[in-house]
Amino acid sequence: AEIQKFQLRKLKETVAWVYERVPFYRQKLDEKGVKPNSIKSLEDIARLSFTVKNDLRDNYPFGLCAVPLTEVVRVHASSGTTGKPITGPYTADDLNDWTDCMARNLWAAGVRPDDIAQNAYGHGLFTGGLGFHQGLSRIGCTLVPTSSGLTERQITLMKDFGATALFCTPSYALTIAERAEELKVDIRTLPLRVGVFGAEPWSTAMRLEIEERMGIKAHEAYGLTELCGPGVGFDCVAQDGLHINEDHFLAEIIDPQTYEVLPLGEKGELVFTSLQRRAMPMLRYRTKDITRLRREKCACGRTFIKMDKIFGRSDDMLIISGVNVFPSQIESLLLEIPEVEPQYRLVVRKKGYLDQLTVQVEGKKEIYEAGPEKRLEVAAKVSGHIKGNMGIGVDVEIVEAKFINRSEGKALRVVDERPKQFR
Ligand code: DLL
Repeated sequence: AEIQKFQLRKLKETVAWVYERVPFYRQKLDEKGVKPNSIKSLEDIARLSFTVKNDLRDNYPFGLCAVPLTEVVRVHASSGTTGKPITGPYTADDLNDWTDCMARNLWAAGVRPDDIAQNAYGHGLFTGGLGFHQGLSRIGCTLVPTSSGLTERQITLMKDFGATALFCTPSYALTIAERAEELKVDIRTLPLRVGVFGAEPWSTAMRLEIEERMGIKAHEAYGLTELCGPGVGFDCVAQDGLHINEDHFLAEIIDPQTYEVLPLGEKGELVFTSLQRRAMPMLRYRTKDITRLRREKCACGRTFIKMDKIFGRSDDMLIISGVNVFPSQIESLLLEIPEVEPQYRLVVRKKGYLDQLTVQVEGKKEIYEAGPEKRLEVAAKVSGHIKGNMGIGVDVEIVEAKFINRSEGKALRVVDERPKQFR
């Protein structure tokens, strides 16, 4: 009740703030006949229009900014795969709030001032590097800003400095684990004990794999440039869903087809309204991320609303033979097959009028080297496993070690080879 009262006050302030300062929002609110003082309850949020990525692109770079640039002390941006980047401007107070959100995230994962923190998120326009940097600094860790890449050096520094905590994308964590194994460095015997990973979808099976190969607890960070970067949602020692910093971000779940707001517990697209951002507030921003919300008391004692691990994005969802397929579902199934490595990509091709999915996955060295017959046998096992669990027929190619490009940031999981008009 207390948090909801706080949210309502902040929602009213945010609507008034953008109504007065951002022509884009004023026009949208006027179209709906909503004046700032017409927000009386949290449910009134349903009267506001959604904001989508294209709105940010159309207003690139600072059209949605609610303060003059003289008050902006930092701008981050996400590269995206198409067109202009998305910009994320911050006032000094926004940066301070973001730092708090990140510190909460890291603290919940058990990161403490005596940790030696290796921050291998890309430092630069991407929000990962500096977001973690700020949160780790606020906690007072011994911070080692390695940024991403130069994997051998990551491993050397991890060993030499006695890093106890690692921060990077989950796919890069796996890249580091694999390189260490090749260099005969057993990370499990090093002081490393915890990691906070995020910025891309990863399955629970992938989390367990990282925990096993590094001998650590793998925790999670969720966020997006449009809202601040990492620090929107985070898991805790219970490792059972992600708490949302709901004094800063008001979450809703909608049906991505009908835009209807769904009740707690139903799976759909996550929509956020920022409650305290000054430079670039967001009203009902559609993330395209698919999850569900739960309000329950967590074993860790926190009462912030929880979301499930992101299931996938509504826009990287593939539809194969009428079945919705998220790369993370296939990832979980691949991790159950001991003959293959968790290095994979999904290639979508057109076979006549039908979409055909080919799963390329690296065979374990001894499997690949055992020859084509063995590879075919394992490929059949993988496709049988996918068919048995998801009901779709896919082609499987067992590829050799290092066939799949190793990730240093967000992994590229889907290669779409369909002619443009079919995508
Ligand atoms: O990826 C911010 C971030 C940095 C989060 C470091 C966590 C750690 P963007 O580059 O704008 O921002 O990408 C945002 O990445 O909408 C999700 O689709 C995806 N994403 C981020 N975190 C997770 C996660 C950063 N934990 C987009 N699980 C989001 C699944 C995630 N997907």
